[in-house]
Amino acid sequence: MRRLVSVFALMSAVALIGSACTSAKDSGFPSGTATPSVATPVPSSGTSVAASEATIVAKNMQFDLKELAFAADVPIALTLDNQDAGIPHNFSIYEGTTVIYKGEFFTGVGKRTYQIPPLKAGTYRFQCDAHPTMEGTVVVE
Ligand SMILES: [Cu+2]
Repeated sequence: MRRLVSVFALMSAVALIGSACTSAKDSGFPSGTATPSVATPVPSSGTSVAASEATIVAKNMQFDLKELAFAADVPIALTLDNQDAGIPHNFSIYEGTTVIYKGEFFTGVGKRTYQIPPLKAGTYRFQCDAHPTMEGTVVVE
């Protein structure tokens, strides 16, 4: 009986210490853990976040993206993944009717990465020059 009591007492003591540790942790950590999670924005999707590189897929005479977002004033690397066997596509950027960038044509299946010079903030249009219905919007911000 005496042994049982002391075991119980020991367990209570451990439980007390444990809860003391836990509450000390709870009161000490919130400011420390909350700050980094608030300070670091988590991008939810690749297409809506301005970036300096992107991949667009051409398949069945269509681009897989209707909108590309790029960061302003930095060089852009755009990879065109042409999955249309035997069909040439390219990627060009226009501001109104002015050609801002014209990518080389190449025949699928294949990939090419275009090095696009920095763009100023604004909204542009992209298209494949062989198939102007393959088009979309470039947002630079
Ligand atoms: Cu095309």
